[in-house]
Amino acid sequence: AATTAGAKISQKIPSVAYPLAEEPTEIAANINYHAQYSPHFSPFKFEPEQAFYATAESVRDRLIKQWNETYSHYHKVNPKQTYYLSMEYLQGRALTNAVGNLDVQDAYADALKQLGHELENIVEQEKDAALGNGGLGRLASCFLDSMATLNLPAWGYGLRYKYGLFKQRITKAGQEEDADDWLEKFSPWEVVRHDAVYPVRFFGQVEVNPSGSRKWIGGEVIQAVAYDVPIPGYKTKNTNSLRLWEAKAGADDFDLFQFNDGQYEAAALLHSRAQQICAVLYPGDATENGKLLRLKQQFFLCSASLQDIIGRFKERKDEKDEIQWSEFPSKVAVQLNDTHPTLAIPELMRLLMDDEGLGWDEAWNITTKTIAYTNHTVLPEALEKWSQAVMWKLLPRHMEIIEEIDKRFIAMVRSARPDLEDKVHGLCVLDNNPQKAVVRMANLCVVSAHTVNGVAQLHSDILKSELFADYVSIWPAKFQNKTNGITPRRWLRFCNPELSHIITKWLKTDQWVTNLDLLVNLRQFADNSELQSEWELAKLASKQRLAKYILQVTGVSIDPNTLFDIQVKRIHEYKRQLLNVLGAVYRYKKLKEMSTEDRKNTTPRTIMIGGKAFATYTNAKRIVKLVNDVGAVVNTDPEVNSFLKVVFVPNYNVSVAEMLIPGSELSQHISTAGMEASGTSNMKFALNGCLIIGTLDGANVEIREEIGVDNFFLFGATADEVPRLRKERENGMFKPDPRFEEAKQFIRSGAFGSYDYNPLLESLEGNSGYGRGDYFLVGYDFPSYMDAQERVDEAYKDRKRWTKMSILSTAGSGKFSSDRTIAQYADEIWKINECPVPLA
Ligand code: RUG
Repeated sequence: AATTAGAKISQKIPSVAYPLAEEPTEIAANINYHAQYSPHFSPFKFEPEQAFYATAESVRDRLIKQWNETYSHYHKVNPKQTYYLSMEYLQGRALTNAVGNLDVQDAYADALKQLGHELENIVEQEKDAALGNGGLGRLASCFLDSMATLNLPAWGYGLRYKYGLFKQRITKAGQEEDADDWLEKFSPWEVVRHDAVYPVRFFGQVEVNPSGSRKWIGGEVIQAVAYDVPIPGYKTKNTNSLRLWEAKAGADDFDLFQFNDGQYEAAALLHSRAQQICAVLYPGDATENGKLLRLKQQFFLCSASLQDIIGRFKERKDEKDEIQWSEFPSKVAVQLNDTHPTLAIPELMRLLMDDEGLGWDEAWNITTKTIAYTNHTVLPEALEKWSQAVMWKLLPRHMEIIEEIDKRFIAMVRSARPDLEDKVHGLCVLDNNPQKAVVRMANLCVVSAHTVNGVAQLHSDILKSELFADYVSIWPAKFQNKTNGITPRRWLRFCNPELSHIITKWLKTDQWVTNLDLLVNLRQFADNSELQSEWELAKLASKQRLAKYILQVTGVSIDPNTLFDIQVKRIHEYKRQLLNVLGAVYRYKKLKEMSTEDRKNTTPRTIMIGGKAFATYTNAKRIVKLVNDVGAVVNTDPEVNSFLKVVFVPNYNVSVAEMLIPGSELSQHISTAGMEASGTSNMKFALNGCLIIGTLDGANVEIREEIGVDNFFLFGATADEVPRLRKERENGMFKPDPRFEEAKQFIRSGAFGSYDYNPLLESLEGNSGYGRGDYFLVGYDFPSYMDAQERVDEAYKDRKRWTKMSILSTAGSGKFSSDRTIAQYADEIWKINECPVPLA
């Protein structure tokens, strides 16, 4: 384990300060220095790729300086710290963010010019760090940015996957997946810490000592090695860490004898097992092996992180002091990002009891005061349940602990709340159904965490009234809401510099970048024609840039004078991209039927849809194929293609989002009400002056409240109507709208090719069943969706009104800064304070 024993860097002999270049000429010299003396390529080459790595290394010097100062400061002050445990981070690219947060963007741009390069081209050389699937991972990354910007002493912990989220390729067959080898060359941002290495055990057995104490022994032991990524705050010295664990076999785990005997694979068995752990983000879990690997990943993250956290706690005690374990919760807050790191609960119990010698009650008291849990979904299939048999095999000591937690919880309920007797079966952690006995991870989290929060008001209300209702009656104070947010740095200041400059000009301050509530002051200018024309010009410039990008990646030419309508997110039936496509199909059919004169009175649109479908999610992949097939026909139909285009944007990721969002005018957030916990891209679009068409779901509800109901195109059933509508459907009482039937029929007619879309369309038909019987109510919401789209078309014709609505969208987005969200977590859950690194 990491230790601080031994000599520290001498305080008496000052280290020579690395001179950080300030002037562009010095910066250029520094970039040159890195190109020559930190070589990764043949000498004397300085193409954009080499320039990127040298620039990143130059920027990294600055980050490291601030980073070390931050660590020392936290070490000295020893404040309570937050540890954010997440299996996913969607960091995207780091260079623009780093020079922006360090406030050296212009100097680096000038320096690169002197070297014959443009910063905006150089940043595009960087590969996205896509260590996450979607909203949950991107939220974690926004949170890290806000924690650093708010000077909060906090760490992110995750896994250093070798392959991030797959790259999506669109072929005639639809979506195909390629591995994303983001570390193919190397990441210039990470720093390996050879002194932060911890053993993580799997399998084995529990040994009972004569004293009654228990110890987990045997099995296989893999080493977790820390790779740290600096997280700079915006215009502050505080630079926090994202610590990503890499799995390695130990030095002794190579059997030279076996190797020399020709048994090469056997000789390096543990090496290959270790490599598997962090090989891919979300290994396919259709097989037992896949499930076991995912569970190993989760435990690996939890165990390494907690050993590190405990090590830091022990290290920061006063030299002469005894360790005061009761102090642990006043120094450590652990946030579980969904149930994925739930194993932190039994692992903390195990480390405290078996390694540190604490009794159950003391360990439980510490664990429950330390751990908080965020729920991000109510979808049953996303609420994790692990087979008890697999858990006993992989983590026998943890299963003992989980059994004990459950036993004590049940006893507590029976004594304190006998009225809940018939609910106990649903509330307890272990589901002992002999057919498939499982551990219910969400239940374990709720039983053990001091706070449980949802991610938007509606979602938190649903958690309280439905999913966790009985727990609420036991612990009413445990449940909170923390509406998600996004970082205004990446999602406005850096991705949309044109609009940012206009905002700064009209607000006469750039303080909005860290105090997003100031945007509300734009409201007074919403009718001002000078602002409106500047606003429109900025939007047009972003649309032109986007059109260029779309042409480059799809070959489809789109017209920046049409309404840019975008839906980008993971492809899922509940997110209802199918509703969007059916709407597009209906629009296309009507345009075909219209006279040339009538067509001219319509609002020309470019519909862009992007997102990745999980590789084994058949219906989601069919939707991707359908969008592409519809696009292929519509975009080449000379009669209508100046009034409608349908484009599938391939390989949607953070960088693509940074390009799309500034150029958007309408975006679709159209999930079945009650199913999208929050959504965060809705916030990014609104912040960039894009209008939303959406249902009353997730954060849409709050966005609509903030920007004004007149500036939001609302449609669809509400969450409380959904159960009744599904029942009515099951009872055969649903009568579909003729427009809905017409759109489906048009697809069935073969208008978009010969692919068999029947299975997909049948999921919208029949009367019942998940994935059949229109569980997601596409048919029910279709007419009100089409009506809302008509209101959009009308509104867009009045450009002054549209621009005003756009300004009001930005003006009303202040609440959705992740700075606000994180300040609330800090005050109301973590109880941590800011710890700014002194500027001098
Ligand atoms: O689906 C949710 C989004 O609604 C939400 O905005 C995001 C962040 O809170 O988390 C998403 N999510 C939920 N991603 N994975 C899950 C379930 O593991």
